[in-house]
Amino acid sequence: MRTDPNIIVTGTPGVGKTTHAEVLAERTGLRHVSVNQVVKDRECHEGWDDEYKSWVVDEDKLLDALEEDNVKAGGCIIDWHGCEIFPESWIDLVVVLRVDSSTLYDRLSSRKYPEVKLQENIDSEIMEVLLQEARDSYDEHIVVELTSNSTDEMESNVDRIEAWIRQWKQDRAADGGQ
Ligand code: DAT
Repeated sequence: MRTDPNIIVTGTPGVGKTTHAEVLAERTGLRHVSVNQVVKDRECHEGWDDEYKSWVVDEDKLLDALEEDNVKAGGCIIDWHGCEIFPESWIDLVVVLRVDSSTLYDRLSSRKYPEVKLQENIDSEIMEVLLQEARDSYDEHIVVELTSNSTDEMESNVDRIEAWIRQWKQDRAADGGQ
């Protein structure tokens, strides 16, 4: 039984997952699990895709690495542009961050994304691909969509998630850890 929740922060690259996860980890003491970092450090990939300038993720290896890190025991803020690979039983809340496409365009251009990757990510944001993936993979009650266009929105998102964590822990304590 978890005494701290596991939260996925997901969304298209550039929406603000890492920024949110870092601030949340600092404020709550939960562990920021950057899946991109795990893929790189633990070599959970099948090589480098030069067109997309990214690793081709080996999902089985990735799950093994997360299992070894005991992520399912709780207390993790999992930061990744995908959520369907995690077992439902590991996850207590799925936060899907959203941005306007013009904001996303500016953020991804400043990262010097290859044109093909930039356009695919903008399309994916407009088509709500990650939101749909979250809704298809988890109970609707644990999926929350939040906008991340400005620092004010980020502040209010972090406050809201922090309050959710407090409530989750109170409920668990009241249930006697059930
Ligand atoms: P992700 O981890 O989803 O790829 P990020 O956290 O690295 O995104 O953020 C991408 C850039 O956008 C980075 O320069 C910080 C900025 N940013 C993220 N969220 C923001 C927000 N809510 N308001 C203003 N800038 C934000």
